[in-house]
Amino acid sequence: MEKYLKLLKTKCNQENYQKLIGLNNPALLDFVGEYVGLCNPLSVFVRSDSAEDAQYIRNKAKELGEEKQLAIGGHTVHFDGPHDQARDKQRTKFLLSKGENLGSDINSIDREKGITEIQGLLKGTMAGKEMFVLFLCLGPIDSDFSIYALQITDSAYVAHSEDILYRSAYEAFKKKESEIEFFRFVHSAGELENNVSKNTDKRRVYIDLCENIVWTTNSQYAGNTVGLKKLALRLAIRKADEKAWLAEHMFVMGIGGVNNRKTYFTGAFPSACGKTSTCMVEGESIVGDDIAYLRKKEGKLFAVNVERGIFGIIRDVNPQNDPLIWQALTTSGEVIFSNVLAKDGIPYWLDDGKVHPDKETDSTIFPHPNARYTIRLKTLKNCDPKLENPEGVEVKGIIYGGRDSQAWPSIFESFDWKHGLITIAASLESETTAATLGKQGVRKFNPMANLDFLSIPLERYIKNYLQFAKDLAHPPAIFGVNYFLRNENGDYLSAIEDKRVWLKWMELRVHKEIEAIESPIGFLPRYEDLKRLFKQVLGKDYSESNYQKEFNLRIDENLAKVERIIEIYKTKVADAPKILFEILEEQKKRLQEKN
Ligand code: SPV
Ligand code: MN
Repeated sequence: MEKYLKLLKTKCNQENYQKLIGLNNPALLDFVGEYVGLCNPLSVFVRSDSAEDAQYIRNKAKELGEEKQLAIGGHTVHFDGPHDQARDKQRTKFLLSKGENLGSDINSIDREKGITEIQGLLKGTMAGKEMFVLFLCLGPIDSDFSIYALQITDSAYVAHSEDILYRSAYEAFKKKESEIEFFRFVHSAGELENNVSKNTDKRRVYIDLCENIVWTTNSQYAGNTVGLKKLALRLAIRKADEKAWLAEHMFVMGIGGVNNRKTYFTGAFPSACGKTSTCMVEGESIVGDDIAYLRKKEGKLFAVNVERGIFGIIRDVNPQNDPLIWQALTTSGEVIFSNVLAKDGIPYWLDDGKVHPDKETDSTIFPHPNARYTIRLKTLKNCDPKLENPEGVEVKGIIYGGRDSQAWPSIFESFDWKHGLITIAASLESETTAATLGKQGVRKFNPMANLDFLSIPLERYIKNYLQFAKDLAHPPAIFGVNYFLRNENGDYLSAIEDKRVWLKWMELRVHKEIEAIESPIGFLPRYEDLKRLFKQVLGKDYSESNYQKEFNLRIDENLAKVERIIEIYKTKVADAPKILFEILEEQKKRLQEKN
């Protein structure tokens, strides 16, 4: 402790030193001191909750060249290196203690070996740079859902992103002193060349579940570096497993019904499959677009948004598809664009509906399909007033959706919780996208859209889910959606705005206000209800022939799917629960009988 205090005093100015000391938390000081010692930054900036400190970080991001000013006030652009623009699943690993087993799908490395490697990579990595120390909270502050977090980074862009995306919690740390439990994230962009991480071959994301620490090196892409995003999700899944709640890759939204009724839903979709555009549809309200914690209270289910901002995919955002996001991205306010094409202060991205300038020779990789924007939810006019509610919102329905060109209809509902959990959530498959490194368009099994982030064996995760609903008075309805169903010519069968109708149909189903048709995979909408809703919501005539194409169940494809899923659970998942096979076999039988 003494040696760190001396060290901290030499690296922090008086004000920053006082901010650290003021926390009255020796263990926290030790941790910061240890990484100051290891990474050897030139100076240390400690972020309190003040507006000046937020401004300091914004200014630094520009001074350091990590962000550049665009034409509109508050808008900046950040570039990651050409090989650093998506989550790196291969180099993201759990540190595994002796005797621990996470299952074959989860990437891991021996704990001691991993720590030695990552500490080696971090040694001296911040020489000449400033270290930023941030205190943040996952979920609303001072709620049963809150998890506190400390982030250390040498990137002002990462610090700035976290400021936009998470609640600042310096005062909460101060209030709780050494009582506070918190996740810890250490990031260094490593050696830079033209402002981007140079040694991406040495990119590492190592996760230690024993100590709740994650280290990232040699990357800038937010999905690898912003600790509170998917890195914290992995730690939270483990915590949720211990305490019987759920940490999910889900949006949270409110859907309007009759007499000003608002019904809250969560929705899990793999990355880049319409998750943000669903919870951002016109006419409804958004609580969050990416990560939710779910807890039970008095037999009811509640959810909070872990974040307070959006790190969203910008591709396809245009005035027709996403008018609300479009507005946020084209008017003054705090926005970080990343990996777009920027010319004369104007950002351009794929399918933005604008005429693009000729690309400059040094930016031929831009705009990237995984280019993003980072904004605060509060600046959106559709932001739900319960975003900061410490109780969360009561959830009545859960939606699962993937990129499935062949099998699932556009929308359907499970028979009950268990059926939905097994045949929709745990059977989710999706074609890969630009959100992760690697080939696109490959069909991948992705249960609950959360497989990339699981820190417990899949079978345990599913068992937890089965258990979870036992003391809920009314388990939420479970729906499957598929925005990517295609006809034999490869054309999509639904239009982008049709999801507004699906949402209204789900809201009515939750309240048992419309009937549905029983099919082998669950309940399907009736034509007359959709016809009415299309007219009401979109002013569109919905033809019976469209209905037939979308909802005449594709028996062969659904049969093939259920067989594929049974095979996966039989061969790749050790110890999958018996009930899972029973439910899948029943579904298979129902489909065979229709064949
Ligand atoms: C996703 O890829 O699912 C995202 C962005 O939401 S990130 O995980 O941060 O890369
Ligand atoms: Mn996501």
